Amino acid sequence: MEERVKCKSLHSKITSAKEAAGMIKSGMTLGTSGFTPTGYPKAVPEALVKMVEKEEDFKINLYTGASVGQSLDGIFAEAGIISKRMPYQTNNSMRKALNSCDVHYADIHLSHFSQQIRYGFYGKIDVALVEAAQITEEGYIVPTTSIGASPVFCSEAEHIIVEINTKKPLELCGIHDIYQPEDPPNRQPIPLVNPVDRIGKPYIEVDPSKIKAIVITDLEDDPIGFAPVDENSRQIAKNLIGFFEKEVEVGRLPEKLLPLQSGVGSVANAVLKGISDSRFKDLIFYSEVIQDNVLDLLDEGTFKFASGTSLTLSPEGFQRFYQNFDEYRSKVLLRPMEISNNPEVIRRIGSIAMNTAIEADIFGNVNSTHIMGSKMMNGIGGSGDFTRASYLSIFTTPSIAKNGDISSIVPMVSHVDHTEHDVNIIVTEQGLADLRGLSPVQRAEAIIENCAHPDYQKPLEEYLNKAKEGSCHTPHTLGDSLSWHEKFVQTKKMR
Ligand code: 0RQ
Repeated sequence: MEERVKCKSLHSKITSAKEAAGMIKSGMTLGTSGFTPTGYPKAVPEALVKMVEKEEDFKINLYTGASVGQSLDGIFAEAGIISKRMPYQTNNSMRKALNSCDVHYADIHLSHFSQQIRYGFYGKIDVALVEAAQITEEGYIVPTTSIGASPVFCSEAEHIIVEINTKKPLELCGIHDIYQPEDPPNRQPIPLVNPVDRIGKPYIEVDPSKIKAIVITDLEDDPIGFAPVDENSRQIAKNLIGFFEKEVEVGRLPEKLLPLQSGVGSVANAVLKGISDSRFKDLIFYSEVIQDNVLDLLDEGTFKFASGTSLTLSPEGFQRFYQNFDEYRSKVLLRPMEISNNPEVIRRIGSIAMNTAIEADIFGNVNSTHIMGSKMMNGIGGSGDFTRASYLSIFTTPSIAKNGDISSIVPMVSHVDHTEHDVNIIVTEQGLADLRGLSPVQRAEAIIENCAHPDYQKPLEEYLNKAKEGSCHTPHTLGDSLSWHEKFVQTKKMR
């Protein structure tokens, strides 16, 4: 244990998960590590659920970096102990709880979240509960496989509980680059100019006297599943790669492109696979989540560097990562999400943002979060941070969903996350619409012609033509604009 908890004065804080869980009281706000199901605490949450299962009124607020696994989000939602959840989730039980309004869920841009915690917008953080690989001699915390919002939780929380996870190898020490910006009016430029720059420390600097409990655990993160790449996703990737090639030809993108950000899901996986099969080499990946396919791209030389806030690898991916750590150490860096997703940095480095839409409308507004306008899927995550600040913003989506009963290109989105002003390119398996510099009517024509499924092209044209009779700048017939969704809700078919 000496090598995991190097600060001798903290040895007296080593205790059981049950003891540590007892420090979390009803009404408190808990800020935990974790970003995607990796690097989140598991032992204390399990003990807490056991401890309070008979207490009817026990409720806490749960704030995290982003999504976390079943053994945190899932068990808390199933135990009914969450009052408020922020800023992002992907768990089935949590999704059910927030869609039935049992949990108040605030869906927040990830880049906003950390700074707004510091600004005090969301109240006090009572306890920071973070998974760590090590506590240094000074009492500082070395995170494990994700950073997310842990630095801000540790700096703002009254008390800190650390879960030292012995399954996470000590080799992880050194892979983190932790930097926290100042707050206005004294904020300075973030000194990250090149995505490969290190600007911070390899640990989270904390006041060691705030560490009230240290729990030693070897619980594994929930295994990560990867969506299979289907034919539609492959075609979307092909359309996008063709577009990149043309942009290089006309000189709007350099030969090595610009730092790529990629969202999560099957289309995002296919796009990375498509890049791997393309002529592009020596690229930089500046994103949030580093998945197995990023390791493939690093190994083959398509990527020369990857920066993110979490290592979201399969068990085999982690094995490969740890076995070849000497190779990856100089090519992979984890940062707090306040930096990985920071619009100042994204604008400076000129990121190419590639995210997935649930639906897009003919004018280019994108819905990434709500099914039929009201049911929360996951959340906006980092897609808004990258989309608005990027050099080039791209949204991908299959043109239809649910076997064609839904068109993903609609007259008006049922919820808007990314406005027409922020969206440059929309890609489906049908083709690609380049919306740069187009007026609303031109955008509508480009999207219907290039992106809509043939089964829905004519109805979309009819909608546009009818709306144009009112001769507006952005033609809509308001009564009809959401009728496709209305029809789906009633008949389970848009057609
Ligand atoms: O429903 O689960 O019932 O089958 O929506 O769709 O095709 O599995 O999509 O896994 O690629 O995720 C936008 C949700 C896409 C994701 C979203 C139904 C469809 C299915 C999911 P079922 P797929 P993917 C980095 C960036 C926001 C956050 C973000 C996401 C379900 O990419 O959460 O970008 N993005 N973060 O059947 C009704 C439509 C539909 C539809 C699909 N038009 N109408 N339902 N579905 N299209 C990550 C972080 O920030 C951490």
